Amino acid sequence: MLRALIFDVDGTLAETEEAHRAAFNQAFADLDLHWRWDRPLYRDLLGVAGGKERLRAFLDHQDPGDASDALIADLHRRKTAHYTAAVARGAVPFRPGVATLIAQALAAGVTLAIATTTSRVNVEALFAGNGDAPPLAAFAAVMTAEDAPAKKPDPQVYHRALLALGLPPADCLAIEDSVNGLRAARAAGIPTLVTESVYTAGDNFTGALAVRTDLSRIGLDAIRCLHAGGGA
Ligand code: XBP
Ligand code: MG
Repeated sequence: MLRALIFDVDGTLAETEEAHRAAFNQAFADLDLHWRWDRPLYRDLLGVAGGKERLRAFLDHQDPGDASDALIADLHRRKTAHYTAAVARGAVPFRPGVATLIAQALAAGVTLAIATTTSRVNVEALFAGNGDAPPLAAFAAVMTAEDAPAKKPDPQVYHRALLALGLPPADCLAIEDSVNGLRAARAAGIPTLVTESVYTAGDNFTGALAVRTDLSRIGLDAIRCLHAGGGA
């Protein structure tokens, strides 16, 4: 029986990665660094979950051995400041169907949780910028990069969410947008619905219960049916 929905954040609750990409580029400009992440490069870099890990992967490729932890920490701090300022102003709306599904789950007594590799302040800013949607306080568990340092596809953040919920994976359903996220949720034993995002459309989502463009045409009843083994 479906007792909890566990949402990914970036690309799932909202199409945030363009705002992340812009914030990374603003951080590079802050330090007069010549780097600029365009969309094709960022799509490749998104194969690495976690902003700091993504910076490390990029810098190790650019200037092997030259990327200091201090530089990465400074860039990520600046990037997070740019990102939170943008999304807290409402720059990034929730994706179609997300607020409706959250409200349906709350009304039906289905527990809500978040399992993301992004930073907690980014989640708080996203909800602050979407004041017309149910609040972050409606989520029984919010697991972020600070709770789970091992980033997706490592299942750590989903294990932390299951522990916080006190539920077995089979009673939950994860909603993800990326292959890393799908792999993390499946490694934790959680049935997973994928809603493709702008940066993940067309990827190989083998192992997903179902793949949808977004949540606008799949409400809680259809998700319950999917979870129970029926189609939807
Ligand atoms: C997506 C990520 C995050 C963001 C950047 O997280 O991998 O790293 O791209 O945010 P998810 P940070 O899809 O699991 O929500 O810079 O805070 O990591
Ligand atoms: Mg995601």
